[in-house]
Order: sequence, then C-alpha cells, then structure tokens
Amino acid sequence: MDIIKVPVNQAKQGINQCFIGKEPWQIVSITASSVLLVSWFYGFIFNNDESLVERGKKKFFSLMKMVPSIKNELEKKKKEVVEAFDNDQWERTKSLSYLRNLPPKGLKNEEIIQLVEENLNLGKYDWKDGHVSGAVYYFDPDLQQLLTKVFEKTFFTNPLHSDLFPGICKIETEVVRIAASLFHGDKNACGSLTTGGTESILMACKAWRDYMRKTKGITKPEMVVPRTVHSAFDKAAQYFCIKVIYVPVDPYTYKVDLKLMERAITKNTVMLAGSAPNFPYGTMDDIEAISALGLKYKIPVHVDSCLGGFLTVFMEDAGYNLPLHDFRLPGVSSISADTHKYGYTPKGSSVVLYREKKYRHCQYTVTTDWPGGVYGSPTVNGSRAGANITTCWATLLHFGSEGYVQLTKNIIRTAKYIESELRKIEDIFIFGEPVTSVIAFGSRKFEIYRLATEMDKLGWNMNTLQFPSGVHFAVTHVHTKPGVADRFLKDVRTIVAKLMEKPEKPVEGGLALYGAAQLIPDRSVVGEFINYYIDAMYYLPDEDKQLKENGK
Ligand SMILES: *Cc1c(COP(=O)(O)O)cnc(C)c1O
Ligand SMILES: *C1O[C@H](CO)[C@@H](O)[C@H](O)[C@H]1NC(C)=O
Ligand SMILES: *[C@@H]1O[C@H](CO)[C@@H](O)[C@H](O)[C@H]1NC(C)=O
Repeated sequence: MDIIKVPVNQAKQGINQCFIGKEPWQIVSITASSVLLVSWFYGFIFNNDESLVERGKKKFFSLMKMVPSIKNELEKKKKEVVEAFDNDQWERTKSLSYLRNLPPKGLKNEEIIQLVEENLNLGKYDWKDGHVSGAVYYFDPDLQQLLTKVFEKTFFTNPLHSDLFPGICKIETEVVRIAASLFHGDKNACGSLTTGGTESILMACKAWRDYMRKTKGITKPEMVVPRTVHSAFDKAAQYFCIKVIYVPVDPYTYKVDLKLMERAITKNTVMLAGSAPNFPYGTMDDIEAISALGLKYKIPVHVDSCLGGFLTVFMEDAGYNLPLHDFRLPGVSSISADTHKYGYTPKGSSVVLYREKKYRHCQYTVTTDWPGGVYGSPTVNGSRAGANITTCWATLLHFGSEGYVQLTKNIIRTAKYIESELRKIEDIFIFGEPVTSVIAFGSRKFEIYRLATEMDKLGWNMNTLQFPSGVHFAVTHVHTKPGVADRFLKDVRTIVAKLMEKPEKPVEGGLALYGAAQLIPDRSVVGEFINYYIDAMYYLPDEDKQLKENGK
C-alpha cells in the first residue's frame, strides 16, 4: 500500500502547488478547460475514422489556407474554376433560353414535345453514332417505341401501394428473380430493384452494417474494399458512418492485392468487396479468393457487378471463359448489377441481390411509432416509379436470353478486337487484362490526357483516370456496328503518331486542370472544386446574359 501512497501524495502536492495563489473561479476554469482539452485530444487521436497522419496532414493544410497570400491565390483559382464549369454548361445550352417561371397557360402537347426535342438536341456528342464511351448502352427505335407504350400505361403506378398495384410488385419480383437466377442464386436468393447502381451499393452496405451490428455487436463498422471499387462505396460510407479501408491493387494485374486485403481485416470489419469488373480498368478482382477470405473470417462479401453484370452472366453462353464471381462461390453474400447498363433498360434501374432473406431484412427501414402509421419500405425511396420497374422488365422480356447472348457476343468480340489492336500500338500500354467491355490504357512516352483531348476534338468522348493517369473506353452495343471500332482505332493510331512527334509537350485545355489536380496533396481543395462542378449541373445563366444571347 505504501508504495502507492508515495506517488499519490507527490501528485497531490504537485497539483496543489500549481493552484497556489489562484482564486476559486480560476481553479474551476483551469480544471474545466484542461478536461476539455484532454477529451478533445483523446477524441482527435482515438475516435476518428481517419489515420493520425492523414488528419495531421489535413490540419496542416487547413492552417496553411489561413495564410493570406495562399488564401487569396486559392480564392482566385476557385473563381476561375467556377467560371470555367459554369461556362461549359452555358456554351452547351445557350441556344435555348431557360424557363424561370411556370408558363401562365398550360402548353399544348405538341409544344411540350417540341421543347423536349429541343432540349435533347443540346450537347455536342453524337451518342447515337457510337462516339461516346459507355453512357448510352443501347439505342433502337423499336425498343423505344415499345417502352413508350409501356410507360404510358404505367406512369402513375407505385409499388409502395401493393394493394392497389399488386401487378407492379409481381413484376419487380420477377425482375429480381430473373437476375438472381442469372447469378446462380438458389431458391433462397432474393433482392430488390433500385433506381441505379449507386443505390444498390448503398443498400448492400447498409444491410451489412446493420446485420453485423445485430449479430456481432459491431458498433464501429469498417468496410475493406479494393482501391478501384466504385465511388458509391465511399458514398455509402459517408451516408452510413462506415469507415472505408482501401486496399491497393497489384500494379501489374490491377486486381486487388489479397495479402493486403487479409491484413486490413479487423474485428470491426462488416464487409469485404470485389468488383466484377471494376469501372476504371475493367479488370476483375479475384472473387474466388475474396469469397474464401469472407468464409475464413465470417465476413459478408459483396460483389459489385454493376458495370459488367449483364455481360458476365451471358459470357459463358457467348463462348468466353470467365472466373467464377457469383453465388456459386459460397462466400459471396450479395451482388449488385445494373440493368440500366448492359441490361439496356432505360436509366433508373439496377438490382441488389442477397444469398438469403434474413440479409435483405437489414436493408429495410421500419418505423413503428410514426403518427402516420407503422411504415416500412425496402429501399431509399418511399414512393417508387412503377413505370420504371415495368419498362425494365419489358426490356428484359424484349431481348430474352438469346438476345442478350447475341449482344454480349458482339460487344465482347468488339472489345477484344479493340484491345488486341491497341496492344499493337507501341507507345501506349493496356492496364491489366480487361475481362468485359472496358479497356483502359496509358502511355509512358507522352501525357495520356493529350490523347483524350485530341480524341475529344474528333468527337470521341473518353473517360479519364487518375493515380496513375490513364483513359478508358467502354464498348457498348452502339460500337459493335460495322466500321465503328475501326474508325476508333484509326483515330487513336493517327493521334498517337501525331503526339509522338513532340512527346514531351504538356496537356492543355480542360484536362490540364484535371491532371494537375492529382498533384494537389490537400484533397479537400480538389473536393471543393468538384462541388463547383456539380453546382454547374444546376447552372442557371443571368437573365441579362440570356436576353443578350437569345433576345427572348
Ligand atoms: C456504374 C457503376 C456503379 C454505379 O452505378 P450508377 O448506376 O451510376 O449509380 C457501380 N459500380 C460500377 C463498377 C459501375 O460501373
Ligand atoms: C428514388 O431514389 C433515387 C435515388 O436512389 C432517385 O434517383 C429517385 O428519383 C427516387 N424517386 C423515386 C420516385 O423512385
Ligand atoms: C424513371 O425512368 C425515367 C426514364 O428513364 C427516368 O427519367 C426517371 O428518372 C426514372 N425515375 C426514377 C424514380 O428512377
């Protein structure tokens, strides 16, 4: 006992000495502020989603931003960027004036249709002709006509009211079941139709967070995902307070590094994920190995097949081999797949699938004590558009499996052709091994964004990648038409040859900013710029500017 008493007494004396000559109010306020300081410090170190180094860096940069000269410089850059973004949208839309108020009298049908057409004609890319990477997956007037009819008959329906529209619920069930069967789910497999891949991923992340909380008591959830997963996982993490742990990909295969993935698993891990395939490189993680990790550590595994899902499931029948990536792997617990990409349905539909019903329960939201009644809904929305569910279903029925197999054949054949021809061009290289329709390439000789800029001038819209710089092209049905692939390849060859005349030249134009953004260590500045980019989607010109342009 004595051994302990001595230091306690010493501490007591030390503290008393500190407060000698202080008034009681001073003692109280010093005590209070030191408690606050210690608890802030404790929080800063322990109760946070980010590593200490990461936060230290952010703190440093946010302090730097308070230095007047740096602050001014940033403000100036910010203004330039906002103007550039707004101006882009202005240039694209300036030929039509923006409506600012309701028209006093309702418009005639023909007038409305004409307005729709005028708005649709804005935009410089000829997407029906196959000049755009991804984005528009199928275009066929016959299908369009069918869907218009279906839409007309269903646009007022809402599956939330299953008593009024049981047929819409049935149709949704059918879509989900068809998808579950394609991914080899057994009779327990189930899921939901959502309004897009992002929502499908959000739902799966919420389900796994809640499931692991319920069954394992995990209150500080973490997800372990490849660095290349879609940004929707980060969105889910932000919405649902899950910490994301990114696992790097192998620099040669561009598949997730499995050793690092295993090392990133902790007692708080609520899910693992893999992409089949991922968006940036079109490569597919080793889902079989991730599934095995999930089984070993009893952690759910989500497979993101949003992009390629409705290609991969038909590839076997189309004559291509692909590693397993669906419910045939016992560790795979959920899958997301976008019908509105290679399912060729109109925008606004995707499916999320679960191995068992008890998992889907954790996706639902139920409110038992609302004065409006006991309320439950399966996905993000309350009311949902029955028409979109029905057009999605009608599209699946329109093609049938033979139709999908044929489309898949054409797309994969075209993609493989483009890939093999690109590999022959010396001054560029392909990232990893593309498994479906996305081919990503870069260059060690010249800045690859220059190629994107030049291709853009010829009307080819490509996706740009960062860390490292690259571009990708997603082959869709519109590119399988005769001559399109060869035109694309010819343009790439010509441009590469031209760029190699002066390989050291820097990027110019809009992509220069994009490239430079990779070098900004403070990612919050980049984040802020993206906010302005999104703002520009909601761009509304000054009334004066508009008057000058259109005189209306
Ligand atoms: C497109 C995509 C998503 C998200 O889909 P949205 O429908 O755009 O919300 C998710 N994952 C991958 C791999 C994708 O390509
Ligand atoms: C439902 O939610 C999605 C976002 O997940 C949104 O895009 C959609 O417009 C919403 N509304 C309806 C009626 O489905
Ligand atoms: C329904 O589909 C239409 C047509 O694709 C789309 O414009 C709309 O946003 C969709 N609505 C929802 C709620 O997803």
